[in-house]
Amino acid sequence: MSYSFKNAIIRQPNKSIQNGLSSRNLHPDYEIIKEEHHHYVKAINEAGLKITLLETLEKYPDSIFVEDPALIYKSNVIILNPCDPSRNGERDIIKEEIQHFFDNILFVEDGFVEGGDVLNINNHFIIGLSDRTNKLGADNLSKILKRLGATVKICKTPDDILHFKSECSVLDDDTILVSNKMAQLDYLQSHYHLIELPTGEEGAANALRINDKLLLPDGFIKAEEMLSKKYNIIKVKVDEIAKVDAGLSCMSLRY
Ligand code: CIR
Repeated sequence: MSYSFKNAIIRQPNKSIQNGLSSRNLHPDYEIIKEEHHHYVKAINEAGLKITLLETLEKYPDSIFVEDPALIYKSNVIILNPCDPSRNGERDIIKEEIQHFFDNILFVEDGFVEGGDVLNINNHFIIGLSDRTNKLGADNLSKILKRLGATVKICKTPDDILHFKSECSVLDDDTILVSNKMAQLDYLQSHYHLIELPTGEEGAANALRINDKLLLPDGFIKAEEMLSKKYNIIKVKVDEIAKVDAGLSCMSLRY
């Protein structure tokens, strides 16, 4: 199952997050980030996961977004290659911190690829080309994943969306929650059951299905109404974290 997990790796927030990359040039408040992060950790715990908390990394402003430099599949960890120079060094550090949890460590060395552009749905990976993930990186990751027994499709992340998963997330093995823009992608339309969020609620599309729970960004009334009929929702506030273009999925690695 795409959403059955036992463990999560999460990094404690750093003060320098105030200088994280932000498309709107915003600077989040560290104290509020800490509060949101605390609730996030609680929610992941409530979903049943055992959490490994990594040390704060002040040198890398965006380092709490552990999903971008690494990808976990089966008992393998794949060290990815973040594109932005301010983030690239995260890969060497996270490698040292987490490799001992896994049987195998693999690397994408050539080309750029960030975990936010990689959606795993039932042993099938969709990699979105974006400003952060290029064809060479996607092809190299694809080769690794295929060797490990997965299937892969490379798509294009729509313009103006940072990462493929910024506006979509797995709900079930054949169901994806999507924003309007993501709903236009032919590949998603023709292969999956899509639940499309109303305009103005794009921010809710980066939800996080974990076991029998669905973590949903707080403040999206229509999304909550639509999804609470079928899913067991835990609302998590991410307004401050959203100032640096981030959401629920990027703050943990689940396995
Ligand atoms: C960045 O631009 O890299 C960070 N400010 C946000 C990364 C969010 N990552 C993700 O959605 N996977």
